[in-house]
This record gives sequence, C-alpha cells and structure tokens, in this order.
Amino acid sequence: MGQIDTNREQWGSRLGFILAAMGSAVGLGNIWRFSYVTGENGGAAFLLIYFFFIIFIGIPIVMAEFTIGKRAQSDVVGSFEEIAPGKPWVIAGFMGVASAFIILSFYGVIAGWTVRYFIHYLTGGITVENDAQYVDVFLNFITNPLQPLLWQFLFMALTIGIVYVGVKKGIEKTNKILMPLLAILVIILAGYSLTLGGASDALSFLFTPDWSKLSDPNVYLAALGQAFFSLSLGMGALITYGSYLSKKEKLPGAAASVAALDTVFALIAGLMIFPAVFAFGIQPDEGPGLVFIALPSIFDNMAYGTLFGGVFFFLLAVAALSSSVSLLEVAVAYFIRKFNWTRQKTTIIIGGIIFIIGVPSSLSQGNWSHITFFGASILDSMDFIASNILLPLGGLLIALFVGWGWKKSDALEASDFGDTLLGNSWIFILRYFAPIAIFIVFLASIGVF
Ligand code: VAL
Repeated sequence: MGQIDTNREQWGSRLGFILAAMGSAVGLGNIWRFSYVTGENGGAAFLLIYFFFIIFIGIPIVMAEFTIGKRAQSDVVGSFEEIAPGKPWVIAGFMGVASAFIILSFYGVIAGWTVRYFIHYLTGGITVENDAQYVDVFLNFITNPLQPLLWQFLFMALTIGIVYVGVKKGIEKTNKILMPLLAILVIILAGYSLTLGGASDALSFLFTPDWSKLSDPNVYLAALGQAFFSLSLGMGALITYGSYLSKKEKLPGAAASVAALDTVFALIAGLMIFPAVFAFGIQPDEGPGLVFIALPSIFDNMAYGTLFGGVFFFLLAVAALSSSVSLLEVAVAYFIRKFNWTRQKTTIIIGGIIFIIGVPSSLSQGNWSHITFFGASILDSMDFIASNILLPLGGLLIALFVGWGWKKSDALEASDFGDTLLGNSWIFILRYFAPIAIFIVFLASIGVF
C-alpha cells in the first residue's frame, strides 16, 4: 500500500476531466439502451423511477466513485487496497474490473452495428420500398455470422488505439470536440421527429404514467440497471477517471454536471426516437434493435436525410467510443499495475481478450440464437448479468464502503463537501438509503415480496 506512483498520468485540466467523465457516461446507454429499455418497460412509469434512482442513488454514488479515485490515485482495485488495506472492500474493485470486461464485450458488438450504419449512410443511405423493410435490413445484417464481427473488430481496434496512446492525449482530446456536436445533432433530430405526427402519442407514452406499472418489481430493477449503466457506475470507470485528477480539483460540481448531462441526453434521445416509433407504427417494445429500425425511418423522411443519418451514426459511434475507452481503461489501469506491463502491451492483450469474449454475443444474433438463458440470448444475458446484477451490487458495496468503511470525516474531506449539510446528507444516503433501496429492488425482483 501507500506509495503514490509519480509516473501516473493526470488530466490536462478540470474541464478535460469533466468532459472525459461525460464522455464515459454518454454513449450507447443514452440512445440505444435507454430507448429500448424505456420502450420495453412501458414508458412514463419507468422514467419516473429512473429519474428517482438517478437523483437519490446515482448521483451520490458518482460522488463516491470520484472521491475514492481521487483520494487513492490508483486503479479500481488498487484504490480500495490503498484506502482500506487488508479489508474485503476490494471485492468491489474486482467486481468493477469484471463488469468492465463483460460490458465492453457486448458494447463493442452494438457499437460495431452503429459503425456499419454510418457506412450505410456514407455510401448513399439505406434503400427500402416501405418502412417495414428497415427491420429486414437490420436483421439481415445482425444475423450474418461474419459481417458484424468485422465491425466489432474495427470498433475495438479504435478503442484499443485510443487507450494505447494514453489518458491525456487519447482520451481527453477526442471528447472535447465531439461531445458538443452530438448534443446539437440530437436536439435537431428530436425537433424534427416531433413534427412527424407521432408526437402526441410519444409524449403521452413518455410522460403520462400507467400507474399500475409501479407494482411490477422488474420495472424497478430495469430502471436501476439502466441508471447504473448510463452513469457508468459500478464498472470502475469513474473511480479510474477520478484517480487521474490532481488533488486540488473540486468534485461535487463535476458529479452533478455529469449526471445532469447524461440524463438530459437520454431524455432528448427519447424525444427523438419515440415520435418516430409512433409515427411509423413501430412497436415501442421492439427490443435492442429499436434505434436501428426507428432512426432510418426518420432519415428517410427528412430533407438531407442521408447526410443527417451519416452524421448521426458517426457521432453515435464516437460517443460509444468515448464510453468504450473508459471501460478498457479500467482493466488496463489495473493490469498495468498488477503485472508491471507497459501501457501498450497491456492495452493490446486486454483489448484483444475482450474482443474475443464479445464474439459469442455477436453470433448470438444469428447462428447461435438457439443458445439462450432463461429465454434470453447470450448478448441479452451478458447485459442482464452485468447491468442489472453486477453494477447495482458493486454500487451497493461502494455506498457501504464510503458510508461505513471509511472514517466519516475523511470521506467528507476527500469529497470536498466538508462537514456541510450537503455532505452529511450524502453520507446519510450512502449509509442507509442507497443500500436499502438497492437491496429491496433485488429482493422484489426475485419475488421475495
Ligand atoms: N455509460 C456508458 C453508456 O451509457 C457506458 C460506459 C456503459 O453508454
């Protein structure tokens, strides 16, 4: 324990850190996953629970992760060893590394699909005779055994390339330019989509809750999993990014801005996708293909749609890249320290292994679709295990660690809250509210109540 590695990298600026953390949070989770999970769970009631979890569980745990990383200045496993040597809290660190592996393995698959769609639009768009054929185009592509693997490989190679170059040069620079561009484009597309004729159905789907849904425990588990996935919680990313902060940076503002931006992004993505879903008669509970079916319909109908489609899928792929980079960095930072390998060697080996772990997820959309667990494909099962089980469980441990495992005054000081009302409320949430709420959601989802 104890030694601060003076060769560790650091962010170039506070803005660089915030943008990188935002880059990690904003990704496929906000657009691809948010829209289909919202669609599957009935819309408004799910959204309500989701917002509640973001505010009362998500933001406090974002703060907890930043605080742990910044204080320990180490990777996700090393951070727990540094602050609480010899204690079992380090399990949370190992769970973070495991989650990063699993999530990145299937994240690369979906991101590969977005790169493919970008190329579709770059080369003239998707030609169909009627909207229903967007489903065929999508299914033909994802069920092909080889094609999606090539795009997944390409995407993983890009991720590896950025992490290979290093935190400041690779990760910080890409985020600064492309994040704001994606935000502008999503707003334009949402504005257009709302004119398509499905707006009132979409708005009532998103904002008029069907209260009976509140009695379904699976909606709570889905909302919790989505909150963790979207905020990059429980996967070590925010601890790792926090560890590249110099000790003088202030955390609470950063945590709040990351969570706010992430949530606004998801909401606007919802306003972009659901009006089109209703206008073109797509089922909201279509599943993981939702955006790949709904968005082409939008582009097909708008002026300069091919151009918009190209730019959109390009920026979505970039948003996915700034997220995938944060996941790979979690594992790479850990193995660099563990094995004393160079960053370059570690990145290639670990990135390669994660690509290979992702191959069955890709094949599960076609040739391997007969392999299922509780009725779910390999890809969906990976997502379920990581997002709905490992992440909340990791978050539970992190909350308990900062709430109970760390001396309160030390945690308050390291968080930059100090002994304030806000700081004490934060500790209260981490001690009682977040762990109990997560625990109850778990119990309810396995049918205890
Ligand atoms: N939080 C990101 C996303 O929403 C990743 C890292 C899971 O896409």
